[in-house]
Amino acid sequence: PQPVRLSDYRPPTHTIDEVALTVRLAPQKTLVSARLKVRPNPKSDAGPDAPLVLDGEAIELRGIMLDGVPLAQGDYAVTDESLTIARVPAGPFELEIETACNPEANTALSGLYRSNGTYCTQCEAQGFRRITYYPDRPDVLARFTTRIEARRSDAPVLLANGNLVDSGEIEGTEKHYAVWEDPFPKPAYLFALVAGNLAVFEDSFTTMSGREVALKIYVEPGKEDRCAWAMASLKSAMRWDEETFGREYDLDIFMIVAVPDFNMGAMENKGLNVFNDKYILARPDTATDQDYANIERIIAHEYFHNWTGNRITCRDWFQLCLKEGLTVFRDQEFSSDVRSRPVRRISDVRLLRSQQFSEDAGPLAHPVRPSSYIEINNFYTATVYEKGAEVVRMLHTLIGGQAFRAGMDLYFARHDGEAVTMEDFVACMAEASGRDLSQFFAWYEQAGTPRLIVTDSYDETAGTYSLTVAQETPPTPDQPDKKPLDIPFAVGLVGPDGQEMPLVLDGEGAMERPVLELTQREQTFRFRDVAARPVPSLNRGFSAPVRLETDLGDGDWLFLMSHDSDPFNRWEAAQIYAKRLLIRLAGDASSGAPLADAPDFAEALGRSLRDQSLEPAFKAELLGLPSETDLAGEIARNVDPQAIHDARRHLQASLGRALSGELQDIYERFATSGPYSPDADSAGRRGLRNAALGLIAMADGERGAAQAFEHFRTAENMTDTIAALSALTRTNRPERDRALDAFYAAHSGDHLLVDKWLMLNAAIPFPETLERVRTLMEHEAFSITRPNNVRALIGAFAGLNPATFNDPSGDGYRLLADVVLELDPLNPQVAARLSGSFKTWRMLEPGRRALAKAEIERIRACKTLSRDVYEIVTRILG
Ligand code: HT7
Ligand code: ZN
Repeated sequence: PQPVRLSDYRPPTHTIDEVALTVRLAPQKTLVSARLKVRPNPKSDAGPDAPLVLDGEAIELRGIMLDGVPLAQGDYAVTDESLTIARVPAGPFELEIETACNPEANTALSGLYRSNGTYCTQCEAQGFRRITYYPDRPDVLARFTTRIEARRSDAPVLLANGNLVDSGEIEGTEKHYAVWEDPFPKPAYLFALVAGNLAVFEDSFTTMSGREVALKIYVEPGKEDRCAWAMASLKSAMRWDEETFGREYDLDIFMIVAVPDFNMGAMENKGLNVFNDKYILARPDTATDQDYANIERIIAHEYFHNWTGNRITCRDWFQLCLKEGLTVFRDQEFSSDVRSRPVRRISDVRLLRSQQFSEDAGPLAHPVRPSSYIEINNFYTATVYEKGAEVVRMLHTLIGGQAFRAGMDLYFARHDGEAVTMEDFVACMAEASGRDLSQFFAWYEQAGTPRLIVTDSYDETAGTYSLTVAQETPPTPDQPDKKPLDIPFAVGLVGPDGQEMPLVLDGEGAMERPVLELTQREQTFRFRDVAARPVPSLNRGFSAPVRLETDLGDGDWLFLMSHDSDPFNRWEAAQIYAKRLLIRLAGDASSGAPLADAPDFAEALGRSLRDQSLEPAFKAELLGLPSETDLAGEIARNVDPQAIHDARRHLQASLGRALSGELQDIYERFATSGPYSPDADSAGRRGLRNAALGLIAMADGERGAAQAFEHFRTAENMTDTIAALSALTRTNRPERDRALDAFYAAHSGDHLLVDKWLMLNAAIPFPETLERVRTLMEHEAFSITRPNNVRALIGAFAGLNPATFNDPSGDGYRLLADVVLELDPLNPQVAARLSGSFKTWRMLEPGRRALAKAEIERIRACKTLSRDVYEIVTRILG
């Protein structure tokens, strides 16, 4: 397959003003008639005589008419991927295309498919071409009218984008119809249609200008009592976007549909969001606090796309971060406002470190705005989403909140209804702030995680303190040389008494905002009036997505952990301390040396646990050690995943013992009574209690497992049940399987809970899990065509269980390769994502490295690989 390149972008030869679709639904043969109002694009460089080339895939062409005249076979050419009409009028014309597709056979879940009997579409990025022939690219914006016909018994509910303008029976048949009209021009990737037997949960919202919007959440019948949280989250997101960005909803109705089979989390189709039902359905006895938080976040994310993505969309798929990075930033800000800002920041940075830093350090590294791709679905990555959001956050930090809001206002005013580029977005920010952002733009074009090397010096007699910061970005595939970036670097100086010191830059006076701007390969900043040697607090709030190298010692990190006024950096100090300790312990584990305890760290943690000024959710984060994946990324060479796992277990057990008094005290004091509430404070209290239980269970095999089992037995909500189970899965005691069996027996009828059970099984960090996973693949609860099952069992095995996935026998790699090869012909998108789990193979020690490489090569050797998997494995092998 040939790569598509950003530099080859050309405006479309034709634009489409209106699309009238008629979709006659039937499980195996759905007929689609598309009437398109087409005209040559004056902005095209191909001229008005250019042929019309439409995209199409996995559909059967049944007829074409141009201005009412049927085309003969010689007038057009059809391939597996396109329909070309060589001669079309030089002015506007109407094209009518009849096609057929088979929703039931569509296991790729792109285009029109059936999920548990419900007809459903997924068109981003290139699924619309699997419904009809069309210029399936985001810079062709058209107004859509959709007529759906189906047997009433098969699909009593018929939904599409926009407002319902007509509906009724089709006389003489058992069928009915509905007509939906979307007044806003949109690219085809935002088209959606849903039809089936669905129940609805309803509410309404009055917008800031006083318009009434009907809100409807459609779910499988019987699940209506699990929609209240999703609805509350939607209303809270709608209000927040009005208050924070002045953005009002624009249609009379906003619908969400929850389906069980979905390739990703959710999709922002105009007025008709479609969700993976795990991000909608919640009741205290079926969903955890984490589920509740995810639902709130993802509902908000998709809703926010209405302005950042739908009203203003991407010119081409290279600009994906235009909508995704910006919308992730918006959803981060939303949760920070409605929950706890430091806790959301910590969880975002954890995600960035574990997913994006590892991507940026390996063969799949790419810029936030990639410059070429083979399969665009492979670029819905942590780099585009999470690093993309960090880049927007840096802009916000550099130009300040007021200028950022002015830049957003300008962006909405200038580009509403358009398909634009990153340059257009950054130009608005530059104009609103009066700043030159040309150097900053490199963040979009340059891959790799920059390293900041910080050294300091203190001159006691002059009372000055200097920080020297060097920046370098390591080479990444296709980008050997890197330019210096424009980096906002938030800092503070903490005095020996633990108090914040004033920041007075030599030659400039007191700093208005404590943010240094790094623009050169090396820069020195000198502060004056510094009465005593401070400990620097660097990159506060994680103001830039970088790796820091400093010569601070263990004592400095312990000091910051107790005294830093920046809550994020207090957590960060604990992480860095733990990371250094764990890397030493992993070295000892590897060489068979005895593993030491960490009394100083335990003491500092104990102090924080007793600190009344810290919120429980923050304390729970303090107890969470860096992940095994993060540690592997830090070690980076000759990684022994088992040694990392052993080191981490050892430290958890050691902390559990050293802090047993505090942990038991928390466990007892934070026991809840009364009805469950999903609010952030209650969730934080449960989170801290469950984090304490996790360490208790690690500290003492027998008693810990007994306490975790009792926690499981007496749990009154799913949060506590899952916390008990995950504590038990880390033990190798009989209580673990007793609890897992009881859980499955109680919840085998609920697919979302079965997925949790699969995931817990897959995460058991012992070698017998290999066999367990193979056995579960044959279990009645598992189907390889259900993405949630695959992610829960295989994704969790490869992603959350590094010690077992990287078993020295190579069986874990073999298992993953077997699944990728089996899944690829059925669902290439999900297969490609799974194959990405091999991305860190080069970091492994030589034995595992060779075994992993052999399995990746086995995948690549398959002659019938999809474009999706082919691209990932060839890039991974390099
Ligand atoms: N914009 C969406 C991304 C997406 C997607 C969603 C479901 C299935 C396939 C998909 N391909 C791309 C979701 C979002 O980021 O908001
Ligand atoms: Zn998104």
